[in-house]
Amino acid sequence: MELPVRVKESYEVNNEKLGRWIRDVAEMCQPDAIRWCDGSPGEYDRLMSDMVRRGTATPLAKRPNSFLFRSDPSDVARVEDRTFISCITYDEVGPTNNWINCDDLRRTMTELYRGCMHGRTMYVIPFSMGPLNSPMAKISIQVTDSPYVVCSMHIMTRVSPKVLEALGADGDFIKCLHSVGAPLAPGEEDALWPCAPIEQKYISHFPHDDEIWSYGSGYGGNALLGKKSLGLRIASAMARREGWMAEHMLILELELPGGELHYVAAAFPSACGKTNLAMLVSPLEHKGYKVRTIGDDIAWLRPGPDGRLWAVNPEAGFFGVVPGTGPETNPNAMATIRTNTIFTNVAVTRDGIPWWEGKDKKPPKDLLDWQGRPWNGTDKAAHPNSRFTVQARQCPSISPKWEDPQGVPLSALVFGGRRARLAPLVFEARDWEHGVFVAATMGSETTAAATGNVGVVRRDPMAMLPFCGYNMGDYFGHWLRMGQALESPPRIFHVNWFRQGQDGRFLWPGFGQNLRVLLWMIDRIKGKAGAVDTPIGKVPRPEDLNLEGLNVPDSDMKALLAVDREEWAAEVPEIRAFFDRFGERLPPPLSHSLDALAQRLGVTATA
Ligand code: SAT
Ligand code: MN
Repeated sequence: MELPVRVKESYEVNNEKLGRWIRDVAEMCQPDAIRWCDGSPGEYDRLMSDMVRRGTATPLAKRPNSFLFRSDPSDVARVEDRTFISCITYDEVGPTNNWINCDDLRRTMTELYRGCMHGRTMYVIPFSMGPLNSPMAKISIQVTDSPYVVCSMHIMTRVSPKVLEALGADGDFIKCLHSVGAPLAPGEEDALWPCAPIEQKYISHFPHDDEIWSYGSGYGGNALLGKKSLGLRIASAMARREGWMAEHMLILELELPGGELHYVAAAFPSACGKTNLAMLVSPLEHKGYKVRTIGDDIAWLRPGPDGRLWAVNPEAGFFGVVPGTGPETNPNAMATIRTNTIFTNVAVTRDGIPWWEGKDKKPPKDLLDWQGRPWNGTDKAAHPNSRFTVQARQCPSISPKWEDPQGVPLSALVFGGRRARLAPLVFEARDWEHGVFVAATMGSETTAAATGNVGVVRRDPMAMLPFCGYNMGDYFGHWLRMGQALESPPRIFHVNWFRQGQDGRFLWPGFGQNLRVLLWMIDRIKGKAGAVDTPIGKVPRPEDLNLEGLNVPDSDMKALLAVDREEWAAEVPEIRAFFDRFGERLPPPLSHSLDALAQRLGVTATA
């Protein structure tokens, strides 16, 4: 079939593999035009003005260069049911992923992709995950027919012609193909937020080919393919082959009085406060304790020559949950999003001031909800998974080290979930192997970051349940092996900021006060803080924590640190049943750790 002239011109790229891939994609998707992106501010401005003209973007008042987008109400979060890891055999992807044989999936999706960009421009985005000068950097090309995705990729990744230079004539790259899946007939008017119906949505990963095929959604992790798809799913599979780790973790820098620096990486499921913790404002700043941000969502970890574990944030921006972000909960985020920010699915006043639950106490009058309707005062005005997209460098707490090509050495790894009951405020694992067990068995209540029920406890190992690009049993094995490769591994802790009292009240103030828990960890590492040995690990007594100036009643502190043997005993058969799903892929040390926990609790470990 004859292609438009502009499509042909773009074949002339230096890298033959890239040229061939772009030609194949163009022939399949049949865009009206192809545009190579350079990541420049001019390109961003042109695309944004165009979207404003067409009514898909709304400029916001009092926030320079900031825009509101409203997605289709059916396209507001990651679609885990429609997310696939596609290999030849089921065993490669395991029981926690959706599997379709890769040939079958390619056939199905090729049918969908055929002609899917009619009436649209196909953008080719060369980007790097990680600073280009980092040994951890991964070069990638995303093709998309969504200008919203192009602008978001500008913010979230490093888009630049330098990426093509680095690729050279025969370099390899990760292929990210994306379409909103809404071809236009000649003369047909475009939707404000084009997307495909749910049964046509596919977020597919081919780890053997370092390739991602996403179809039908324009939202967040479904469409900004550098993030969960590349940064976690494809990267985790690469990391296993290459001896490193791709994890769903924030990275923060903690400065102690006198200037000593410690780095901590922490894994929490989506919408459980990673951004807030990464941007924590120290309540003990006057005493010389400071916190700075390295990253808020993804950490690429590798053993350094010094035997420690080093971490790089591969992203360049934040795609943060907006509701709950306010001057008290996260002043650094509030300052970050004052300018140059894309807001998606927040509410807005008639004069263009964005609003969301938690921004300030009282909603303004005359509010339009996230779908642009006059707000009825009862439903949420902003969607619970509404997001800001903003460059990391705008964050006042960003660390000077955040783009260090070598990354930062970690003192501690923290795992946590959202659990109203059971898990104490903090405990320390006995050693790496026990830490892997603690992380592999963590549970958390689901949130609005993915479609489906909210508030149901599910096992979310390492907060990677939706993001692991291969069989999770093998992933546990990789974690155990990585520990053996480290001479000075970080210490492993588990936290729960969300424990509630009998009356349903949160017992811990959270936010900035979480610093006190981090300080206990650092003191443990330095051999300076006490703890009691419990069946689940080492738990501080209230007197082991620095609670100076904090008003938490003694009875709440006691409840926060309590380990209820009966409640924990009830977890044992649930963990066993979860482990059983992995069959022979479950590494024996995890099974032994469960037996040991059961024994310490005085129960049997069989389901
Ligand atoms: O939509 S994203 O996957 O990028 C956000 C999240 O779930 O953490
Ligand atoms: Mn996340």
